[in-house]
Amino acid sequence: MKKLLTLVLALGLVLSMVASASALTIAFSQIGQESDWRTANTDSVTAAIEGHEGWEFVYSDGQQKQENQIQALRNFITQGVDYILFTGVVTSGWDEVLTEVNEAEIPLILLDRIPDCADKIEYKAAFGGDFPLEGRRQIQWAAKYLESIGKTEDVKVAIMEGTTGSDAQVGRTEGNLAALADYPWMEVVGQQTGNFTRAEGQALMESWLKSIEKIDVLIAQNDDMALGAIDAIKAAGLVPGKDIIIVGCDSVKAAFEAIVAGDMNATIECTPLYGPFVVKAIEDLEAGVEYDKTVVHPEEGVYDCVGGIEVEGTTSVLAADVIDERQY
Ligand code: GYE
Repeated sequence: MKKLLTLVLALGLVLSMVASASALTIAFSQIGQESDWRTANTDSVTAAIEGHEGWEFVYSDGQQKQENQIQALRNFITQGVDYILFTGVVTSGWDEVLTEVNEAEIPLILLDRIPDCADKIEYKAAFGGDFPLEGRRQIQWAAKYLESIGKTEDVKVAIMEGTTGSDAQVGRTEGNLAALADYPWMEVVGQQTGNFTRAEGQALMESWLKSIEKIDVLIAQNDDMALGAIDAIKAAGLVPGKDIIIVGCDSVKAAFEAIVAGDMNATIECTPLYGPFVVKAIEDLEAGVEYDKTVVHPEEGVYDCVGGIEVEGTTSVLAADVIDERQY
């Protein structure tokens, strides 16, 4: 009897050690909920962490304000969380607070938008899109598509940018402008922010249609703005996808639907599904596997109304063929 009791007690001790070894509190400072991409991103990370045994998830929505995010990070430090996941609304101004995170020795994982102080701070892993590549692909797709329909003269392009100063806006704009240098027959006639939201995309397109004489191509740095712009184009009596060629970015399901409906022409993929990446990284880090500071870019495609268009590193896929498999 005594032996059995000792055994039961020992087993209980082992079990509680295992449980405490894997019990982690993982906090996420997210930027807000401006787009379908962002919703899918929050859902992916939340489901992955909450679905993991023994892990507790602490979430903070920054509502697009840097000061809210700084406050959230300081709260995470005070709470003594075990990991911090961080996406910064803009690229600059994080040096101080991220140094505080480092000083508190809380492992930091950078997601999606990488801060410009990344080379000066410590972080354990980083996952994000290749924004300059996405920007180049947007222009390359538009140029190749126009070439395929024989429209290579005097093409006017409007670039609807994302949230000013965000990594995605900075990188995609850099990519858009770099690729445009290869197509001198494309001229930029509008370049302004639509803040990555449907409402601002619609409002900006309305104002452009009143103030700019001719727009042949809309490059929208995310699909939500493209979808807002489509409403404005229809309201102005024009035909989106024909009178104005529309190239978005993200590849959200609503963009696939717009492409299949003929309202939109292409979307460059940028995956928000970082949940599994984060879980793997934390499990690895817990097991002593280290990552280097390279930002891991998931592999991404291009989806469109025709299929078979060659852009840098990939060939477009007909959206209608894969719409049913879309996860976000
Ligand atoms: O493209 C946009 C979202 O940072 C990659 O943010 C992300 C961007 C995405 O609002 O839809």
